[in-house]
Amino acid sequence: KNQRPCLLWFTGLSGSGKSTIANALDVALYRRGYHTFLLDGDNVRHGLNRDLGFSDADRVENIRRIGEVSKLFADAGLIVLSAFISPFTSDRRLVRNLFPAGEFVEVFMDTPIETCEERDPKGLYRKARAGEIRHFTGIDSPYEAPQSPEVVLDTSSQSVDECVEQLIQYLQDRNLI
Ligand code: GGZ
Repeated sequence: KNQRPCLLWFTGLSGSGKSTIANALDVALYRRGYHTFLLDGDNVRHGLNRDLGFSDADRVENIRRIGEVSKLFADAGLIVLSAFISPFTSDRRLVRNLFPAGEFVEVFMDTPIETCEERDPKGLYRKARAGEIRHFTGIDSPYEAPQSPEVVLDTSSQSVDECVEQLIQYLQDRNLI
């Protein structure tokens, strides 16, 4: 199957649906015969970046390394899906600038924080509200929303299938798949 290497960069709050949608898109692309690679907290923060925490400086370094690794996989010809909060505009811009125009696709998970906090799958928002976790994004650490993302999704109003369909359509329209 013809594909153009690119990076789909999912950014958004904890619980906004980044990993869920990236995983569902990964499966959908695989079923259509495309070669992909998925990077998320589960395979990066426990390995390559296990020396990093959640201070601003560590988040900057986290995203820098993930950007470079994403670039390596794209150079190998893959469609890369990376799902990280990536709260700072400047770090996302650095990753964008590693890629030729059109090959970096910023996907903003614009799910309201109220929904993310209600979901609270790992109980982290509750702990952050209770002061048991410090520097939690959206509570006492900033999230800078993208100003001109290529794709905007909101999992409080869109189903997983709708989000995947929107992303597939985007990739087809840009001749990436
Ligand atoms: C934000 C935190 C924190 C703090 C632990 N702030 O919902 P999750 O649990 O599974 O995903 C979150 C993940 C965020 O890691 P990232 O590498 O995506 O963050 S960043 O891009 O900002 O570097 C959350 C968990 O780690 N987690 N402590 N203080 N999220």
